[in-house]
Amino acid sequence: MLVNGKWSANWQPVQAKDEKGGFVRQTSSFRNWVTPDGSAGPTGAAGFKAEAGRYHLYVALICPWASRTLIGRTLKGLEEVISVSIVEPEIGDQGWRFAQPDPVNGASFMHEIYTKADPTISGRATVPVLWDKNTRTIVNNESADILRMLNSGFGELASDAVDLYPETLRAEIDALNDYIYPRLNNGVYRAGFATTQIAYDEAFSDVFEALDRLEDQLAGRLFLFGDELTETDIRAFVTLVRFDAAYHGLFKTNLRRIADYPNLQSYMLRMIDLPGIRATVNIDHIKRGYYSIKSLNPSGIVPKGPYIPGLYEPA
Ligand SMILES: N[C@@H](CCC(=O)N[C@@H](CS)C(=O)NCC(=O)O)C(=O)O
Repeated sequence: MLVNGKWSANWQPVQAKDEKGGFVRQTSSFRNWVTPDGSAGPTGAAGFKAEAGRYHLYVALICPWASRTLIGRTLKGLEEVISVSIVEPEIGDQGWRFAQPDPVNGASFMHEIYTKADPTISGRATVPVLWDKNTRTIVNNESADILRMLNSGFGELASDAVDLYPETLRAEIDALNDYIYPRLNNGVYRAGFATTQIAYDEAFSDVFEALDRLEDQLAGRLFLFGDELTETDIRAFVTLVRFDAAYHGLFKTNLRRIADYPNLQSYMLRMIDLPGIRATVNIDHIKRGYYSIKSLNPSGIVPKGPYIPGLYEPA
């Protein structure tokens, strides 16, 4: 992580924990919003007007949070409006690394993007990051915000074929997001990074309680709220699609696989078949990335399986 703008190697041992040995995720530090006219959004400063070619997204294909934003960009038809850099899947001693210096900032590591935005910053250099090429700073590094601004912040530049946060469903969307984030999206990490049995046990039951609930909710439905795809579907999907390949083994969330849940499995495949979505899912990156987390897998050996029906066949 960064401490006063300097990289301090070996981020994994300093993973934050609570008093019960539970995993604690860092809160995001840049919370500005792109808006159609450049006015301030719900948080942060004004000055980030939607313009084609102005913004750049830094992502990792292993990362579920970053994948939310990549999927949002695709579904809103913003591929030509917002450029993207993808980091290498393995996290090393310097955090996320670019295979080639990134075309926008010439950076070799993700932490350089953070120190360009704030030379004295402290914290983890996480993805996703939405970067402003004009003011040369980070607009926002919280995927939930970025997904929302992709939906409505780019005005005419974005496709209106899908509304990921429709007025009529907002209360239900917020409620289900609040339910699945701690139990499922972050629940798998809480299980994986738990350092006590009790913290693991709690996370494990939360994960499967949430999966059971989603399985029930999807009965007879295309998407979580019916026929309309919303941001909650994206937020659920990014965890489901990583589950059997990474979380079930590495994070020990192994009561059931997604393949054992008929509704969740067919929903996951329905989502992946939406135009452009399969290209955002790279199971090899996902496996190599998660299994490179040294504190959980010191040997670095990446399992060959599993076979995931409709999604992944081992080479
Ligand atoms: N709250 C952030 C979390 C992002 C996050 O934790 N990303 C992980 C990858 S999945 C990361 O970059 N971790 C690097 C680190 O913690 O040093 C969001 O949702 O955007």
